Amino acid sequence: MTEQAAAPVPQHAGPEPMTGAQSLIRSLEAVGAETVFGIPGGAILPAYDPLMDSTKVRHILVRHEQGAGHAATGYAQATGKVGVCMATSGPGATNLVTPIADAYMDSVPIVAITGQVASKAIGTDAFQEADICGITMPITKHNFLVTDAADIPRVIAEAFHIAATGRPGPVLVDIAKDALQARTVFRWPVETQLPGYRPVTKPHAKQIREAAKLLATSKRPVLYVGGGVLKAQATTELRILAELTGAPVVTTLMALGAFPDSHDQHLGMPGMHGSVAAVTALQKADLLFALGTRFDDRVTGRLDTFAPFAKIVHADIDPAEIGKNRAADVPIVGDAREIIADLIVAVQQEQSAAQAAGEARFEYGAWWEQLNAWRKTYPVGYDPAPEGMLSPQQVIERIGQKVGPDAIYAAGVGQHQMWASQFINFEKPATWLNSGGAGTMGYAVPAAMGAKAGCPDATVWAIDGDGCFQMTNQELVTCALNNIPIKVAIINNGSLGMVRQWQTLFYNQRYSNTVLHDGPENDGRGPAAGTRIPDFVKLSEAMGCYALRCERPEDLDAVIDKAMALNDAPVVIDFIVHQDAMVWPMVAAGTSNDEILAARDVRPDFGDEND
Ligand SMILES: Cc1ncc(C[n+]2csc(CCOP(=O)(O)OP(=O)(O)O)c2C)c(N)n1
Repeated sequence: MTEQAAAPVPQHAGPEPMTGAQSLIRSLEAVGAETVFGIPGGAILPAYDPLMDSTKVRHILVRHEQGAGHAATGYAQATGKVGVCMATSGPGATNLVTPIADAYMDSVPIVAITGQVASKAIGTDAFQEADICGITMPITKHNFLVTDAADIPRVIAEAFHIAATGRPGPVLVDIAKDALQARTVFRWPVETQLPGYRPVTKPHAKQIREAAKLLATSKRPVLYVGGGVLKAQATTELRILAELTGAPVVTTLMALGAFPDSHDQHLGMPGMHGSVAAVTALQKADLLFALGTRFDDRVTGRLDTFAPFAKIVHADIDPAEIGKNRAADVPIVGDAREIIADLIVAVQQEQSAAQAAGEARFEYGAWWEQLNAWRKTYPVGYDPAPEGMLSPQQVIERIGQKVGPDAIYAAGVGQHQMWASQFINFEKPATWLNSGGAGTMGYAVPAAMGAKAGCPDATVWAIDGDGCFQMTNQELVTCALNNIPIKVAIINNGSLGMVRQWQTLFYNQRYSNTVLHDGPENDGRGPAAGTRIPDFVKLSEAMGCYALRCERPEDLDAVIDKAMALNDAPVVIDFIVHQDAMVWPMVAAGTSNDEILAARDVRPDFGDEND
């Protein structure tokens, strides 16, 4: 993650007398924060007054602080800059907890600024007091409680620096109301005081050489690429490394777009709903080259059976990740871009040395034969919906085809998220936003809003579930009022689909509390007219959006075209889809990746030549 360039501060600025609140806004301007998502309230109110006069910082008034937090995350993921959200003390601050946890799990750089009760009242159970620093301690990269106005510029500079550098993550700055109201002087630039914080970015040369050697002699390597490669903006280097070595690539849910889906060396996504080829490649590999990834349980399946034949090269900016879940044979700490750049040179040296010695190196021919056979036999696909019904996969696939790889796609959490990851082709970095680590329902609409606010020229689609949409759809009001024309595709199967899928597979089809419409069952058709509560078309229109509905396969293209043509307000499409569609392939939770099912009751036959 690169730190955003601080806006130039006029030389004559010098020390200027002002309030803490004014100093906060000046500090935000100085670090280059352009957009803040938030809601005012008593404790933060002093900051909102000078915010009104800022010509550099745009404040977007959201409808719920959770929306502000996810919007900051979407903004950060789409722009590569630090996202900013703001809330008042107590409930305002605690409403930020979910998006902060979400950003922490996915290593997204955001700064959350909260008002706190006056410093003398802290600890007295004052009105709207919550110990937000205590609450967010385990879910922030760092947090600050500011009680002295003089500290504000330094703390803001440090917060942005910490959020953006090393392994990115959320930082919370909690400022007592009296510190915002006090008189102070604003000085910039400030001296930061972070003696214990020096993330290592430059990898160790010996480890790089070791890694290149392993890659040279490996017979079955896989480049296992995670979100860290996107955060480090290392996708150009990744492609060079992949093409130089000819090794297969898998990109995790957080890394989609880091390597083009259309590239012949791409095996797809590993993990619980990954492609058979990607999952099995990891299982049968003799070398995993893990770049900016953390051996998440959704990728490894049952850990003690994961990639049993593989040596591990693990490169990550965060030393705490290395060896956390799987011991590394070659640990490399550093920035993914610097690591891959150094690896390219080391691989070239290995290749020249091998050529000079007449030795065969980087020979993966037999491996590719095997991989190609798996790819061909078990492509990711889906069964068409029964006659006359819309299949959710088809809707998502068609949106991807018509809208194309330049658009930004944000997903909610559930079946639609997995189908979006499988059936939209991601070709470019920063085009796929989702809640991977936390799996936060309600992420899509506000994240799409944040992405569109940060990239107004991009087309931004939220692919959402009918369950997720009901958690945060009110941010469409924010979009309508602030000229943020996102498009939202609700994949409306009338149920909490992913949970229903687990009930189908593991709970004898007992659908406890997963129906979202006003019943009865509709032959698998999704919710019937008259049972749709809420009616998403009416709801969206009430929120100032264009609203469309699509129920028949023959209308699909025309409805997407219509949505694409409407650009002066947000557009919501209610796609009524087949409710029994399931996400495949699947590795059931807690089982081994070796037990992957390509489809229901379809166990791939891998042979056992490598085992
Ligand atoms: C905040 C939150 N609550 C509960 C869950 C558990 N959960 C995971 S997926 C899911 C269902 C999502 O339903 P919907 O948005 O309709 O998407 P679908 O799976 O039908 O595509 C639920 C309840 C969650 N991930 N997040």
